[in-house]
Amino acid sequence: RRCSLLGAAIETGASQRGCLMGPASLRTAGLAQAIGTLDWTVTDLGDTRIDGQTHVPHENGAIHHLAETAAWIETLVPLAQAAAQAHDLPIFMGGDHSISAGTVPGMARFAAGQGRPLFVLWLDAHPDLHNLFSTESGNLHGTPVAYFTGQPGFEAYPPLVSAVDPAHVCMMGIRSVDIAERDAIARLGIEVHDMRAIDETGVLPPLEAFLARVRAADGLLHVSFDVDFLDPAIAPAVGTTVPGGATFREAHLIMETLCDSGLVRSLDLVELNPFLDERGRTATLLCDLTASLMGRRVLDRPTRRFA
Ligand code: DIR
Ligand code: MN
Ligand code: MN
Ligand code: MN
Repeated sequence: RRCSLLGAAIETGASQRGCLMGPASLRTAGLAQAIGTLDWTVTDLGDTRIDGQTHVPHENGAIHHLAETAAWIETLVPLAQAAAQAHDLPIFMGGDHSISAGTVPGMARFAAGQGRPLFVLWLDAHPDLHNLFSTESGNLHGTPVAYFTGQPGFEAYPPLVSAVDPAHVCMMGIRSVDIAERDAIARLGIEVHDMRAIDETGVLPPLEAFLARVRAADGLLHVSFDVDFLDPAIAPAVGTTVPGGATFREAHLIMETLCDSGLVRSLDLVELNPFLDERGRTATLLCDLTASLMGRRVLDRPTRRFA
């Protein structure tokens, strides 16, 4: 099968600089090589870029880099859609999480073209459910989920090409939620498994229930992986660390189970800030987790059966 890598070196959605180097760090850690040893042909599409932008003000004075974010969305939507057309599993290398305001609508449009719904598995410490009026930090990486589910308050972003039904979003790892985001979760009825829920049940029951829903709807699955989903003790290279994240084995088990499901159609790897890394260990971990998603196995074992 064919996989592609597309770099989106965005750091303007975050508060700290450094995500710009995310794609370079993933390449240096050997992402293409790790996937290439599995049953995949890998095409590296290089890094995309945007032109310099002039400042666009917003009523919410906290917001910064609005013009850049809008330009990235404009750029990434057609690229994501084209990557999905050309490859079985495009991997979008961020860049901060604002890339998902482009990659997810691009994938949703692709799915709509196939007459199928897009589902999104959001692995993150944060729900990223702010609109342009509710964000207090003004960091636009906190907005993609509200945007791609078609919420109001995004007049300053490009018109949404294709919305994801909030009922088709599943979040895991959540442990830092702002008040406006908590309201949005309740209002939209988004399925959220916070870290307490994962402590109580483990990762498999909620994941398998979600995968069963994707399969029943004949959906395509997009996985959006924010580095801060992981516990900072194993993944220090992210600007917004939150204690109490997913462990090494919880993360690998999710990726292995996603692989077994055969449902994953695209992947974001986001928020890696190599400037904060320790000798590349976070980048290496992301490569290993991606390899688990794409079929790396310790032992041969029968493929898990799904109901
Ligand atoms: C926070 C942090 N909710 C904000 N969000 C982050 O700035 O809106 N998302 N870090 O990944
Ligand atoms: Mn995020
Ligand atoms: Mn996060
Ligand atoms: Mn916030």
